[in-house]
Amino acid sequence: MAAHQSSDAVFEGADADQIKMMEERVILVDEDDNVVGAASKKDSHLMENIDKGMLHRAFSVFLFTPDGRLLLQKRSEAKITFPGFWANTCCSHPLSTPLELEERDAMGVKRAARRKMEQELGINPDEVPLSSFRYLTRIHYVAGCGDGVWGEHEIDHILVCTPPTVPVVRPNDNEVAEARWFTAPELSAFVRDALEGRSEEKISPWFGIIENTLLHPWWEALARGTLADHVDAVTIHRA
Ligand code: DMA
Ligand code: MN
Repeated sequence: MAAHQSSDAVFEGADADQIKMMEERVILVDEDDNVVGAASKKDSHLMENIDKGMLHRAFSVFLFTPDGRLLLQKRSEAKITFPGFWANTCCSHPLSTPLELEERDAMGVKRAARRKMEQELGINPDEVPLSSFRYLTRIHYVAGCGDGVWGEHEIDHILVCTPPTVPVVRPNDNEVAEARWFTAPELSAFVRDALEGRSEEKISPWFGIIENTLLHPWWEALARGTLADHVDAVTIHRA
């Protein structure tokens, strides 16, 4: 953990690179996912603002190999929100820029996904072309980190990524403690063991919600070649 110059008490003891990224401008939305403004990543993740209703746009990528394995990441201890928790392949926020605000064909979140898969996992964007992403649905959820300071309140745009070949993964250790491939039965056992206290692993709230509800039906549909039937541009699931 590097020392930080700021006197800001909420960043006491935090990682310098992660503090810097708290300046990013994320997209603020209303409960129907209409854009209403922008805010810093810091302000949008403070429970103080979330408790007043501040809500932002996020994305979650689920990257599957051609033989049906899913890539998960364990968040690094340097992350300010949910350090050390397991989550889907890559999660982050589209930024409040014209390219990442674009809603046609979910272009904004797909661009943001390729940007962050490179930054977090070292995946070359050429290995995950825009055509390898499919937008599925949106999930609105709120969750505190358990520290009383930080949390999430997001409308999370779900993207499934199915590149033609298995991409080379080189995790950035400031972001990712571990990257691991799972089959569906392996993941079910891993999550159950974690949630029922048979392992020390922690599961992030958004990934826990998705794993328990929508993920396995999508996984089965992917194997059958019917994932397109699960695309839902209208619904915002409320968790
Ligand atoms: C935020 O992810 C998005 C979701 C869906 C939780 P994150 O905390 O990993 O964002 P970042 O990588 O930008 O810190
Ligand atoms: Mn967020």
